[in-house]
Amino acid sequence: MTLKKLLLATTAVALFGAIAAPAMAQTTLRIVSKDLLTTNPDDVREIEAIEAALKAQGTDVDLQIVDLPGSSYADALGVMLLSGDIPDIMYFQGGDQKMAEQGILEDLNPLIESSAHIKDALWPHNVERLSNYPYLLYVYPPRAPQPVIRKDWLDKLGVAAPTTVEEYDAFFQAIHDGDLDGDGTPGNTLGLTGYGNTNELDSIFNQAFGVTSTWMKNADGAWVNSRVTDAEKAKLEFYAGLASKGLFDKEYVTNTFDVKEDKFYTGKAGVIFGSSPEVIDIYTGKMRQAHPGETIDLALLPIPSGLGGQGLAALDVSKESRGWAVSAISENKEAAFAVLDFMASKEGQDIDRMGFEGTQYTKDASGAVTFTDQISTWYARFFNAANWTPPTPLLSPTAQAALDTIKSNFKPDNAFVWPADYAADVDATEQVYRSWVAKFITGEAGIDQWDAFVAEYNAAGGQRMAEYAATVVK
Ligand SMILES: [Ca+2]
Repeated sequence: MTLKKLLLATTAVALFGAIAAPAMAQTTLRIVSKDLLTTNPDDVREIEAIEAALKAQGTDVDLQIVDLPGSSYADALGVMLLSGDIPDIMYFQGGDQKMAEQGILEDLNPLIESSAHIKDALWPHNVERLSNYPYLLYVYPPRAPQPVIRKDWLDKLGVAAPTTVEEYDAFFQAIHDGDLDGDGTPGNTLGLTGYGNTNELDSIFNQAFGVTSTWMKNADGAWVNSRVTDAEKAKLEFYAGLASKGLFDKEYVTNTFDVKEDKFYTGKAGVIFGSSPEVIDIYTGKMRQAHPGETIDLALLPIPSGLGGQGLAALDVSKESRGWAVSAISENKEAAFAVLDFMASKEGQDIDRMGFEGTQYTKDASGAVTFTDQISTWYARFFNAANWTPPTPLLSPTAQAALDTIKSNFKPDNAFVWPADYAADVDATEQVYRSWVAKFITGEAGIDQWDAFVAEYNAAGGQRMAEYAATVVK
C-alpha cells in the first residue's frame, strides 16, 4: 500500500466524522517552505496580504505557515511527510522524487493548463521540465553564470570586451599585466577566479568548445558523455593554459564563494561570474561598500564564440530540482493551486517582488514607484514570473543585460533523471571528473594524461552509464 492510499483511507474516516462543519467556512490551507516562518514579520505580512487579496477576489483562505528549520529543511520536510503530515502547499528543495513515487504530489499540468495566470508566467525551460516531471513548479529564470568586471577597470584597460575564446585569453592577460589595483606591483591580479568547481566557466565556454549537451555522439555514432569527448579535452586544456599563466585561480577548488567574492572586491582578481542577474547587482553593492567614496559599476562581458560555436551551456530540463508542489491528498487542491496561481498574477507578483508600499517602495501622486533601501533585502517568496515587469526597474542595466542574455540563449540539454540503481555510478564518475579537472588545472597532471582520465571515468561507472543513456537519449 502506498502512503497515498493509506492516508486517503484515514482521511475518509476523518471526513465522515466532520460532516457537520458549516458549508461556507473559510478554507484552511497549510503551507510549508524553506525560510518561510511565523517568526519572520515580513513572511507573515506577505501571507496576510495574499489572504486579503484572495478574499477580495472571492477566495476565502486561511493560510497557515508550517515552521521547519531552514538549516535542515529537506530532511525535516521528509520526516514530516513520511509521518503522514502532508501540508496542502509544499516547497521542495530535494526529496521530492520519493514523495512523487508515494503518490502524494499532484500532477500540476492539468491545473496549469486551465490556470488563469501560471500558464502565461512560465519560462521556456519550465514548460520543458513540467512535461518531463509534472510535480514541481519553480517559476524563475534559469541559473546561468555570466562574467563581470569593474567598469572602471574595463575602461582603464582600453581594450574592447572579449568576444572570442582567444580574446578572453588576451583579456585575462591584460588584466594580469596591468596594475589595475594600483598597488604598484604588476602581475599580482588574476584575470579570473572561481570557487569549488568549473561550472561557472562552463556556462560560457562549453558551447564555444563544442560541448553542446551532456550526451554527444562520437565518431562511431555512439552516445558518450560529453566529459570524455575531444571538445571537453580542448576546453580543459584552455582552462589549464589560463591557470599556468596565472590568469585563472589555481586555488579555485578550495575557494568558498565568499573567498571568490573577496578576491574580486580587493582587486586580487579582475573577473568573477555572477550566478544570476540579482547576484550581479549584489556584487555591485558589495564592491561599492568595499570602496567607499567611489561609485563603481560592473560591466557584463560577452559570451565568446569559438570553433565549437557560441552560447550559454545547454540547460538540464529533466525536472525542476526545487519548487512548489500541491498535495495530491489535500481536500482543498483547487484552493491550494489557486494560491499559487494568484502568486503568478500581476497583483501577486507586485506583492512578492516589491514588498509593501511605505516600506520597500513609495508611490507619488501620479502613482510612480520609487524603491527604498529596504528593497535590497526583500526577496520573492514564490515566483519570478516571466511576464511580469516592475513599474520601476528592479535590476541595474548590467543585470538586465544578463537577464536578456539568458532569455535569448535558452538551449535544452538532453540529460535525464537517473534510475536509483545508477546513483553510485553517477557519484563515482562525478568524483573522478572533478578530481582530474583539478589536476589538469593545477598542473598536477598534463593534458597528455587524458586517456588515463577517460579510462578511470569509464571504469568508475561511465561505461555502464553510457550504455543506459543509449537506450533513453533520442
Ligand atoms: Ca597590482
